[in-house]
Amino acid sequence: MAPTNDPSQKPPQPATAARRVPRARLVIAAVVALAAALAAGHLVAAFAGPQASPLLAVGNAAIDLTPSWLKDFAIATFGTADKIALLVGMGATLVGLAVAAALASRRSPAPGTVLIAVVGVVGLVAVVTRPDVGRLAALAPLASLVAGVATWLLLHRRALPSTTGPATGPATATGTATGSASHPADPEPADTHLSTDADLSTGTSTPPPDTGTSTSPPGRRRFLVTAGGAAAIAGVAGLAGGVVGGARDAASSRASAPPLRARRAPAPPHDADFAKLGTPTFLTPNDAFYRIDTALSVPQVPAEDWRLRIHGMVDRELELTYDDVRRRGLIERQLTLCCVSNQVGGELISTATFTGVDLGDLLRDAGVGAGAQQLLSSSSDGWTCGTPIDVLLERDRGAMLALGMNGEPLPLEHGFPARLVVPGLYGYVSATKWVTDLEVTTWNARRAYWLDRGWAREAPVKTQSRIDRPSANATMPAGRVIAAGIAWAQHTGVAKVEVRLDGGSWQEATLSADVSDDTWRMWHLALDVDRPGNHRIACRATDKSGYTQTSERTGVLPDGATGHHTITFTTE
Ligand SMILES: Nc1nc2c(c(=O)[nH]1)N[C@H]1C(S)=C(S)[C@@H](COP(=O)(O)O)O[C@H]1N2
Ligand SMILES: [Mo]
Repeated sequence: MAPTNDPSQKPPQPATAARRVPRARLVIAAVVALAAALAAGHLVAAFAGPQASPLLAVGNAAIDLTPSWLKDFAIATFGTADKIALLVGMGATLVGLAVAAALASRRSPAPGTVLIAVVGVVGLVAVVTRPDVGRLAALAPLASLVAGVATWLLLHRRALPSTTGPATGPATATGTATGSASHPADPEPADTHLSTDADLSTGTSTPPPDTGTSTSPPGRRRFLVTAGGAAAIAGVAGLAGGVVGGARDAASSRASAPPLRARRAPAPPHDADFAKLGTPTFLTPNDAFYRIDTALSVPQVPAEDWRLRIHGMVDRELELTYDDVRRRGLIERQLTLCCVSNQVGGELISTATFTGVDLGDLLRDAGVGAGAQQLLSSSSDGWTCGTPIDVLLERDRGAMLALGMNGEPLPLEHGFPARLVVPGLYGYVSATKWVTDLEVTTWNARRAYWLDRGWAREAPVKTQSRIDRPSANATMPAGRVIAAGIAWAQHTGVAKVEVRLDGGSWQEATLSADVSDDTWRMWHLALDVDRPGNHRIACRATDKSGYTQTSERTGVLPDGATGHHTITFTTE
């Protein structure tokens, strides 16, 4: 076979063109460099604290900076999966940016380097401005930056095609003049160049037999080996970060937490729900309990490290450990928690048995000063919540500092090691998870997280009801149709639920056992739906204060949605 690097077999081409990196290699280099950056940051963050992870810090900062309407949309659209949606979106954005910058880097790595530097600085700023990171946290984004740039520059250099086609002739000579001074190999004769390439890669000067393009297989192989190696190192570093981080996280602390011995709440009676008719169970299993918070990665607070500080307008500051709280004598209370972002008919409502101590008693122990208006509670990750202090001090309110949920230590996602729960108030003004600080203060002195984002200062739960059966747009035989659902009016209690079919008269539904005013009630009603076709049912609750749910539809902002839940279904 004739040597394919014979100049006579190829049209002359400018050397500059030959020194362009093939697009496929650029994309590989970019993706591997991105993986290396993320893995390095993840590994260092495992030592510096999980909140130091640049990816998570950027995500958390994005959450804090996101306008309320967009957050609202995300919660409405993705519900509890909103964080996964954000991470997937961020990953796609990073890959997109990396690929775009890579494709702009065919001759020089500079565009890619600039992108890594810019993204790296964004990550650095995001990390150092997190409220819950230590001094070493900046090392994680710096490690990302260094690993990203180094991998990119290495792979870009390796990706450059190693041969340039004909090395003699006028075109090449011309190209040499405009070519990059940093690539002195360009003007060399092709065979010399090949041997140089081979020296670098395999240590042999024998040209491979199938050299048919300007990118020789040794060059391609060398690039792929380097890229594969870098990807493997990134994978190992990422896994190591997971292992190291996992060893320090709160899961093991939770697993080894002592059992929470409490005066038990009575088990709910068997007629506390109509689960067979399609309502939720009275108690929501922990893994089915709705989750809403701004924390992209679940805050990791080992119980042994946890402290709760109670300070501000108090007679005596308190600082409690986990054992201090346990020793106060634990109680259990069943209560229904719901989110202000719950749309009419929404899913952001659940019920659990919480184990803990009375929050009012705790505040009385600290001694609330005259003129105090709000309890500003903060979580380990810097989220804040303002609760009216007079509500918390009501003797029969039942507000709690909770350590347990449904007989277990709080799940990490629900606030381990400790959180607040207050019957009758939406979560954002009452239910601080991973709580570490309670400051007794005034409304003017401190503004909580969601207040600054347009939500109301005071947010008692609105009396509401929901239809669970039939499910929306269901089809069923005409005749008897069982409707069933839930109603809630925490701390007031549900007195009545009514249902109406096709705009007819309101019919009273059967209610489940009245477990407490702080928990939801289930309802069911048999309807005669004889006419085949489309039908509509609506429900409304009346609470024990005599208030009947308004039909007026309002959105969730600023203090919770109103309106009758209405669904349509078809009989045939
Ligand atoms: N630390 C922290 N606590 C928080 C929040 C948060 O974002 N961060 N969100 C609150 C909101 S809006 C609600 S509705 C409840 C939800 O509690 P859950 O996730 O246990 O259901 O937690 C509250 N506690
Ligand atoms: Mo919420």
